[in-house]
Amino acid sequence: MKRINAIKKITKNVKNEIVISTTGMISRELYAVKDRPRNFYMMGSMGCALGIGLGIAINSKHKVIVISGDASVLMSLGTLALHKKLNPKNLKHYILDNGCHSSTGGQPTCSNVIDFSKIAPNTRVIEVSKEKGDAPRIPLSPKQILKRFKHAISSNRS
Ligand SMILES: Cc1ncc(C[n+]2csc(CCOP(=O)(O)OP(=O)(O)O)c2C)c(N)n1
Ligand SMILES: [Mg+2]
Repeated sequence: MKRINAIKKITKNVKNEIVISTTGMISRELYAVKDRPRNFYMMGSMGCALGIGLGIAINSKHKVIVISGDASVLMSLGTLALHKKLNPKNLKHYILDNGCHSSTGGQPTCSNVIDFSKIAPNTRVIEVSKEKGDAPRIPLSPKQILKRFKHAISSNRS
């Protein structure tokens, strides 16, 4: 499956959920598929999406969806153990696994030796193709993304 189609499936029925997406083309494609203020695009800092999602999930009643890539999860593998320990029922983690750093040239990862879904709860690994995709840059600054996200999650609007 193409990564963008996996993102379409994941977000098809989202209403009030918070969606945190990892760095690179995954965030760009989420923006292209379904931009909304309740999306937080973690531009720049790879490996942090799950940690942010966990922080929100354990400190609120929001339903949280985290969309990671295989390389980004491998970068912060310890966060999966923390996810298992905290086990918030209001967090669902999707890992889009293409066995590489597709956003930056396709450098291979070692995701094939790990079953992420066995480490942490509520974790679904979706195999996606290696192609980089062509979604354009997100035309928002990190400050703008953060400002509208904070505003959206402090109100009931979706
Ligand atoms: C700490 C850090 N290292 C490297 C990068 C550059 N970078 C951005 S996205 C990316 C690859 C992400 O790979 P993955 O999470 O598997 O997603 P994919 O692009 O394969 O969908 C890299 C290396 C970065 N932004 N931050
Ligand atoms: Mg990848």
